[in-house]
Amino acid sequence: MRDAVTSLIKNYDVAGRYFDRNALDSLKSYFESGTSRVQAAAAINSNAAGIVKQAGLKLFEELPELIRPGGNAYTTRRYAACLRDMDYYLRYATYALVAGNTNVLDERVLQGLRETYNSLGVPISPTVRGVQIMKDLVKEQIAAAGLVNTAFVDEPFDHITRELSEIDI
Ligand SMILES: CCC1=C(C)/C(=C/C2=NC(=C\c3[nH]c(/C=C4\NC(=O)[C@H](C)[C@H]4CC)c(C)c3CCC(=O)O)/C(CCC(=O)O)=C2C)NC1=O
Repeated sequence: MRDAVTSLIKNYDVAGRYFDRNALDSLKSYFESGTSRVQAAAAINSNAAGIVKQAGLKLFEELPELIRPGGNAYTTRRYAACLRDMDYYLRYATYALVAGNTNVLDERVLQGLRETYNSLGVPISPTVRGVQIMKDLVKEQIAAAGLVNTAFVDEPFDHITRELSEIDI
């Protein structure tokens, strides 16, 4: 599992090089955004269950067929599994947000996930929609907590979206 700093060190160590201007700029930007990242994590932590619940309601309102007979989130067990997955995405996105790196998502969440989803018939594009709804809710929450620049919040959620949507050839 890597963060912004260890990942940079790894890349420069492989090449046997000292940090150059690019590396220093990226370190600077990581440390400068550090407090905002921690504040964002705090805002998410204070209402994680609420964010997941609200995102679920919004998703099922947009795509009601998911919770109708024949839908993948139909039955209490599968409904709960769906919200649990959303909670995984939110929690790991928060880790990635603090780390300034998406490696934790690749290693702990995304590896093999599409195959699992495909074998269980869990539909990818509604899942991706759920992740995007959570991103928007998180950004609202963080803006309400007083953070002005919330753009960095997109990265982990968009990473999950990109990786899940990628077509297997
Ligand atoms: C921490 C990393 C991690 C992830 C990400 C994870 C996902 C994950 N989701 C699963 C199931 C599932 N995932 C969903 C999710 C959904 N169905 C829908 O229609 C919606 C679109 C969507 C919610 C947004 C559902 C319904 C199941 C149960 C499917 C079944 O058993 O038939 C399963 C199969 C085993 C199980 O049911 O627990 C895994 C492994 N597990 C992990 O350990």
